Amino acid sequence: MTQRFEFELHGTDDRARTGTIKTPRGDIRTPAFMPVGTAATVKAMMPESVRATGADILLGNTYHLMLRPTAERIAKLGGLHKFMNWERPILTDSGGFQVMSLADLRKLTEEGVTFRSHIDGSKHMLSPERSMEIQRLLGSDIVMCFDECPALPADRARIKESMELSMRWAARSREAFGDRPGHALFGIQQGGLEQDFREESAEALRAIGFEGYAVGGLAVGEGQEAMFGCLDYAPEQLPVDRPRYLMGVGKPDDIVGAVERGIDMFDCVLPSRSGRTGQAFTRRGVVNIKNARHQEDPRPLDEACSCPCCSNYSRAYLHHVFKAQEMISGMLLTWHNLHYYQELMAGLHGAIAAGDLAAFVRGFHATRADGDI
Ligand code: PRF
Ligand code: ZN
Repeated sequence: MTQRFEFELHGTDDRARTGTIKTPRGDIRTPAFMPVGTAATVKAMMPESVRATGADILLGNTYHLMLRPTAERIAKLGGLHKFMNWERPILTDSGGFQVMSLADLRKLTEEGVTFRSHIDGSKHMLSPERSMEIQRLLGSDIVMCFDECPALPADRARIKESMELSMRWAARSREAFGDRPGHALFGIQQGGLEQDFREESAEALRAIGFEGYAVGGLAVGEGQEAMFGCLDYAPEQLPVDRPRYLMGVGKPDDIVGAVERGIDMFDCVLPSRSGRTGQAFTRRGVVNIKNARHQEDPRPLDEACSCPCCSNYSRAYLHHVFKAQEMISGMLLTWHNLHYYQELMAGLHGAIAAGDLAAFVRGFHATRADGDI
């Protein structure tokens, strides 16, 4: 096993890519979907089950873990991998984005951000230096730069100011990260939907130099068409020989469109969160298991799915345990959803390798209904 962090590009089909990220904790096949394990758990799943769905890497959150149980406590107990019983790679987000959406009484300065915990109101500070320290204490394999992401729509002046601050923070993140063989630091491109700011941001990041590059600041209210418009140029502004990660995306059709446009990595709470609210993703579209028309349906969620949920349980059973608020409801639907997402990634991977992505994408759209099925 490699002791270094490397990205091997295996094949391309038009703008889409397939490859392998090599790390000392194992390989990550790309395009990759990272299940979200915010609080040192992928909710409702045992780590071995998450692996069984096909995941090569998980995402963890600086913001949540610094508040509870704290990064220092996790470090003392041997790091996040050991703490949560996941020995494969972990990518951690840097905290700024979660502060802006979850914390109270936020105050942003050149230095960083101060805020109050959404859990107990206690006061905290995050800066590029403190975020790098926390992600090191956690033992994260892929560390994200500390950045700031404005909600869209925002005016050009605000987007420019925020992007420039994020680029100064990217340089401070690189400096504070230091030299850590086997671990990677990813830069995060910002710039909203403004092509010239995206280019400036990409240029600033390329000048600093990172092991990988994220497209940040999308999926923040702009809609799929606008997001794809940005992805028609943003990935190509980033180095071709490094992984590209679209943060916080998305629905299955968002992922398919982003892979077509040259993105290699994704994370999203959607498959796990929807699993707990009774929504299942299938080849034919979204199934709302709480709907009364499932109450006597003996069929599985998806006949073509080989996951434990679809192999062993009927829609009628899933409807019943959801209505009865039984814990197995979230467990089965989360397992199915994560399995569905990983199968989608494997399908994309295979199609790109075979030079057949256009046909795969046509098939993906042809079998789907828009509303509930
Ligand atoms: N920056 C960081 N985390 C993020 C985002 C970002 O822009 C997004 C945007 N979709 C999700 N998560 N650091
Ligand atoms: Zn299934």
